[in-house]
Amino acid sequence: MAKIVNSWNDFDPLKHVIVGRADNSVIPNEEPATSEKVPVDSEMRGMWGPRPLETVEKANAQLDNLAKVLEEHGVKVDRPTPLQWNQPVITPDFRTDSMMTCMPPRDVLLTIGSEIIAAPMSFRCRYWEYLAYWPLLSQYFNEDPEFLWSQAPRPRLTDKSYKHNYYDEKISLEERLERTANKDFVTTEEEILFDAADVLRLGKDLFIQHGLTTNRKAMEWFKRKYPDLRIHAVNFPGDPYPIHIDATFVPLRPGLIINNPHRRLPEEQRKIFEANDWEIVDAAMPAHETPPPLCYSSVWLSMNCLVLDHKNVIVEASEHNQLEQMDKLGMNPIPVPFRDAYAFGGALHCATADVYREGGCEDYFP
Ligand code: ABU
Repeated sequence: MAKIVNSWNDFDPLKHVIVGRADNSVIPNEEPATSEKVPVDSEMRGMWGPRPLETVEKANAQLDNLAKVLEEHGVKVDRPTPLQWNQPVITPDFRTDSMMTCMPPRDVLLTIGSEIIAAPMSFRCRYWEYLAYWPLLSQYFNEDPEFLWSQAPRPRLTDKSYKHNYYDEKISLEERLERTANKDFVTTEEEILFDAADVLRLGKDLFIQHGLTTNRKAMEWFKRKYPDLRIHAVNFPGDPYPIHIDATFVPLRPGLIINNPHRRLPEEQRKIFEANDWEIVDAAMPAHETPPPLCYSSVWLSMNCLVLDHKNVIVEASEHNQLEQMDKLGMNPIPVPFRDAYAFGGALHCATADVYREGGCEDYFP
């Protein structure tokens, strides 16, 4: 029996990864959490239903190509088993009329060492999304005696988990930014809620974004679950829709991290990096002024890259500024077209979940 699951960060040599699939993807109907995710001026407001087949096919072509490029670089690739997402989610506590997708896996699966945790996500439409990964995790469990297959406490997602009418009125960008600065988000502290993509893993340190998808109670859960790790709650003022840390603060190798220049790391945490000789570099400006149609994410998917090891990094092929910056930072950027997949949940980091990276639990901030 072999060791299959191991990953402590986003930059040690990647050997095994899960790449999502776009099949059967749905734009979910509004619910207390997702209405906050869709900007008021977005074309997606009020839209829901299965995504057009042509866009699914294009996204899948780029996801398949990403899998091929990874395999060419010696990385084993697994794929989830999509469900028919166009079905309601019904529990004793709520009903919502559709699910969403199994692209991106990064939101739901969090790998910490030999453990993979299914996240307690706040979107009702994502309640069953983990099921798409269960066949793979079951296989890892059968084959790796050290693999810890975990599920964070399942949230009930009753109405008590959300602040209602939080964005009902058309609020200005300034007001949104003020709410981010005041750490005033749509979820309450009723229960533990987080998306795995809000967690930045750096060995002994977890930097966890408190925002629209992760609450303070999650930080407390991480502290109790991992008493040997240091848990840092981070907020990035300047982000009107703070969802997921991986288009905001992205490590490239030990000692080097790129930071979204519109969402700067606060001074308190900056000191932790600087005291340990880490260089925090402003990420290059995105090449595009707008995200592609029907996309939830911001143009800063430009920096949502997939690091293969301390030298090689996969960057979206049209993001020429980011490609150039990687080169200047001493990385070897590998361009891979991926914009057709953005609308399904994000870019190259979002679309993947670590199974195995070499290396152990280093202390980068002693
Ligand atoms: N899932 C990452 C999206 C972050 C952003 O929209 O900037």
